[in-house]
Amino acid sequence: MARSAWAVCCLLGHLLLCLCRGSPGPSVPRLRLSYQDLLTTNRSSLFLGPRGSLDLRAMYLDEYRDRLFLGGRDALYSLRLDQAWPDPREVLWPPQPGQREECVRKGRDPLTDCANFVRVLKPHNRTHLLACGTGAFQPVCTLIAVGHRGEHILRLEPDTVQGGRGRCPHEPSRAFASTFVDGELYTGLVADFLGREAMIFRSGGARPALRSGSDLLHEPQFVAAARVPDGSDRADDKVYFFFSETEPSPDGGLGRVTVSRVGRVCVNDAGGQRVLVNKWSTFLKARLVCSVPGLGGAETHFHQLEDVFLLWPKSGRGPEVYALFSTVSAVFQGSAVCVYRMADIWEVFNGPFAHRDSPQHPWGPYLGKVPFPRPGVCPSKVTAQPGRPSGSTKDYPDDVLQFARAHPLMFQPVRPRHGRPLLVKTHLAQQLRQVVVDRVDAEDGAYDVIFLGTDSGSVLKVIALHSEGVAQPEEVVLEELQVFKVPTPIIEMQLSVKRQMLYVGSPLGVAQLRLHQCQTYGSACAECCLARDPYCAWDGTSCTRYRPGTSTGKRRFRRQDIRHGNPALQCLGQGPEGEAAGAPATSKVYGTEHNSTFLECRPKSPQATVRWLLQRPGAQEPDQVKTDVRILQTEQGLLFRRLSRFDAGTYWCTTQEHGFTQTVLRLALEVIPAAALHSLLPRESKPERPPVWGRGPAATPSRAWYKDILQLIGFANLPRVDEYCERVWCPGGGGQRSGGPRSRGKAGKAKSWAGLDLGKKAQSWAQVERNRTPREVEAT
Ligand SMILES: *[C@@H]1O[C@H](CO)[C@@H](O)[C@H](O)[C@H]1NC(C)=O
Ligand SMILES: *[C@@H]1O[C@H](CO)[C@@H](O)[C@H](O)[C@H]1NC(C)=O
Ligand SMILES: CC(=O)N[C@H]1CO[C@H](CO)[C@@H](O)[C@@H]1O
Repeated sequence: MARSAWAVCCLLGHLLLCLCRGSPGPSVPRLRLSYQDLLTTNRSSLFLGPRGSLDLRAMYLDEYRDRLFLGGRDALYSLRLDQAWPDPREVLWPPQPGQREECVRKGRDPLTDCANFVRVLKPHNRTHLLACGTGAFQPVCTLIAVGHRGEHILRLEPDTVQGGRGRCPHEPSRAFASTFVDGELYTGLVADFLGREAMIFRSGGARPALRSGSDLLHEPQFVAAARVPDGSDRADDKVYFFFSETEPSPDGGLGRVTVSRVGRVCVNDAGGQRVLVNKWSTFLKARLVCSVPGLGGAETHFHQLEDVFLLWPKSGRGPEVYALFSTVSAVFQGSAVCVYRMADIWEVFNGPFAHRDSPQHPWGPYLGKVPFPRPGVCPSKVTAQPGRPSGSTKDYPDDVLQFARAHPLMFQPVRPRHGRPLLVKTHLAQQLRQVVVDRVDAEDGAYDVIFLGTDSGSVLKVIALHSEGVAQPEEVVLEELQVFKVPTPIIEMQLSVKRQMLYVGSPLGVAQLRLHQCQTYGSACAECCLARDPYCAWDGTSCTRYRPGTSTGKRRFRRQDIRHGNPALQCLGQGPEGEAAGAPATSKVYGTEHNSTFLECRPKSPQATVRWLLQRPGAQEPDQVKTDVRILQTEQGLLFRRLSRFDAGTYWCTTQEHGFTQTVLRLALEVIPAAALHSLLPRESKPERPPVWGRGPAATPSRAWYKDILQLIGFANLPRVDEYCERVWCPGGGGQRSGGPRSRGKAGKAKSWAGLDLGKKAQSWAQVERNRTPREVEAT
């Protein structure tokens, strides 16, 4: 659709618009795969449930059991991952009797609110999961029997149903985060019916539940929670929360601004004895900054945290924190990914506390004496009172707890690695919602492949390359994958390195998506190399999954160049190269003199630059096509607004990418002279309406007539003519020339050629020349 609309815009003469869409920027994906492409190549498979939509809210990838658990509206699902067929199991879990009605009575929407949306799915023990749902605005939890490894059971345990307040939000869509640690659930959420009581809550274990005081969090939106050990001493383990909250506008105005935070509590926090009873005594938070440095110290900030992914290294301490941000500013829309090192986060929590004498004063570092044990430090042997070897926060002196309550915020913000975002995306049609990162070993080291889920049902696969002396890394969008057929926000993404799969959840359902499919890039070394995909390498015969340290025989031929994507260097002598082998056969196309004609050529990679060459009859070498107002080079191909007989010749559509040139298409254009055609037109038998070749009752001026003309003017090659007729004129059907005023008049038949709308014509050409990309299925 877009294609024809665009072509028409050219015809209408909106030259500026057409010409402005010049060479694509770096953030244009190298490869775009449609929903249909992904399905037909088995790159993805979908589960939408028995009713066509799950209303999915929760997803738990269980690598130990090889299962994927899903929480939807009034239902739970289990899919097997170890077999080709997922063999889905469903358990219905509607709200308790009467609760739906009560929810409606309290003024909530019966359709969007008053159901049991399952939002928590966590492991409980070796045979059971914990599931919690909104329960029509009365959160509820239960255990689900899922069986041992190898079994495929899914059964609700009705005896275990209990209230879910503090573990699951009331609302189906409000942001919250939870993590399961040593039999207890840590949840950051807004825990009441009216959506005002924000807290971090721990429950489910033998210890009394613990929560945060009411003044620690301000309209928080939690996006992630995870246990991170702070060293080898288990007593130091902490649960980190990532969230956005609001604070009073720094310019002293009445408004509030959004800031992003990392907060943490000790796993062994037990609350205070006299102060902070059953409340966190170790909670601290710090600001997460993600900003682009500008001129003169001005910074563009991304305030709103959207998602966080912890990338755990194979060795070493602490994960790397990949955080996806968006802006909330009205003037500037965009997303950014910033990466934080755990060491930098620790340093901020070990630094000065933020302090101000009153809410009217500005924040400064706390310069007085900090009590011992330092607030925020977990109880351990080091902090223990004499005679009490293990230590507990209940033994902390009151002044420590009072200080902790008054100083939950650190003075220094956490800055990202390299002091700036790894990726910045502005002017993007979609908003980014989810981030997942896979560290991939390639020939020249490890690369972090970033998967970004958008709000329109697609996933971007991106790498960011740092080069010496350049502050902003180079961004390479390897693929754009339209996972869901219709626009729908991606709300969950989970990575299975073991299976090399990404599980992508949207309210509609879930997709299992292969991280890579190297043969999609093409069958030549150059194409594999240009792809710059760390998962893929040329192995001497095809583009395949790169595996470090595989059989030495193949390794000799292995070619990969992620940094530069330079096939000229990499693919020398690697079999088929450029012209020699890649050169496509020449197809014949026809145009009439003085009329418009369109030669379509769309390269597989939108990042490639297209150059058209023309080899005139008798010429040895092709020459660059000179474009002007008459001959336009568009994104879709070459448009002749008025064909001249001197335009005849063989047109080469060549693409250039990273200095590598390839001929993707060769079209021999024959120009039918206007005079020849005119003199042959049977003037008397002007049809009332333009002819519709080979279709229905209006098709009186037959194909035979048309063939006669072509033969008379010298195209004796009958089979080809037949083919041409079949493909170019006959398929479009009656609609294509429905007899507007333009197609009437003296030279009726000839006019109708010219009157053919360009969009249709472009499609016809697409049918003539089909040897290239898996084409996007277009809704026409
Ligand atoms: C996709 O998978 C199906 C079933 O597993 C198989 O029959 C089909 O050949 C596969 N298609 C491709 C293109 O690999
Ligand atoms: C898991 O917990 C449930 C409920 O407490 C219990 O019935 C079951 O026996 C437990 N399973 C194991 C393997 O401990
Ligand atoms: C040969 C032919 O069909 N020529 C026609 C092309 O279109 C122009 C106007 O668009 C006509 O004037 C020609 O007769």
